[in-house]
Amino acid sequence: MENARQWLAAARSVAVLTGAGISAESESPTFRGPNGLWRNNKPEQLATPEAFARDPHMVWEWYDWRRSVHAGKEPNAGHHALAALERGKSEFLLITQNVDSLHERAGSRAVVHLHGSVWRVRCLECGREEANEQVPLVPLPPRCECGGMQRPAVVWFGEQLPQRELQAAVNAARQVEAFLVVGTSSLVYPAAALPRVALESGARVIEVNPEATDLTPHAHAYLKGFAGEILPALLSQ
Ligand code: BJW
Ligand code: ZN
Repeated sequence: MENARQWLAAARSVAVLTGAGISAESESPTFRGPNGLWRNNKPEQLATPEAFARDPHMVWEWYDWRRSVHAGKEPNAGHHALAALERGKSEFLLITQNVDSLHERAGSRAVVHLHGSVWRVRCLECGREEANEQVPLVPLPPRCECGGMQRPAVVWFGEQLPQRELQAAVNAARQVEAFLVVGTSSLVYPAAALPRVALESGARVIEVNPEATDLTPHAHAYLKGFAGEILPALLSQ
């Protein structure tokens, strides 16, 4: 912990990659693991464009439920610690795979969403994307003003990540002095490759997770534990 603390305190530039684990202490279920969102569902049945094409109503019901779960949640001590870290750094980027908006609600400003947001929808006909925070959604599936059916503006398996966001994330991974990885299983690409890019570019890489991942043997520091407990201790000056 002490080394990691010093690296983060001394670094002029820092990037952070977060996954579902940072929202776990806000009582949001993660994807994988014993109580994961996919325990009773196969990801390829829900989080793919093919699944949506086959049965948009079923996929929308899952997202409508996810939105209702996210709607009542508050950012936790981990989100707040990262927002405070940003305020103390001249170069900072928070890269999240999460589709909730808990980082922004905690006060983080420089945030890139690699996998989109459950609070945005996109028209399948005209491509227009808009914010939609209605819970529950009526009608389901929701409709664009052009009459076309809308889909969640998230990134499913087999779909490309938004290119501008991905490029910003890769650039940050190449440039920063310290790269912090919090609450991700490091299984889903290309996000899982970002810590490797940072390692190859000479950054100190620090991982926070109660479970070891494929990244753990390569990280300069592995802090085993919950983000809401580790991050406030790690980032207090
Ligand atoms: C705590 C904690 C606490 C718990 N504190 N921690 C290379 C090899 C093989 C396959 C591929 C490859 N490259 C690409 C692929 C295919 C695929 C992929 O990666 N598959 C793998 C599963 C093998 N990738 C893609 O398809 C991506 N697209 C792509 O590559 O496009 C290429 C392309 C090019 C040209 C044309 C077309 C395409 C897209 C990936 C999209 C992922 N989407 C999802 C769903 C988003 C929408 C939604 O929310 O419904 O994103 S999948 C899901 O996984 C979600 C997450 O963001 C993502 C990552 O999960 P995350 O966040 O890591 O969560 P968990 O649950 O896995 O882990 C939680 C962790 O927290 C655990 O480690 C816990 O221990 C920990 N934890 N409590 C701290 N308190
Ligand atoms: Zn439209």
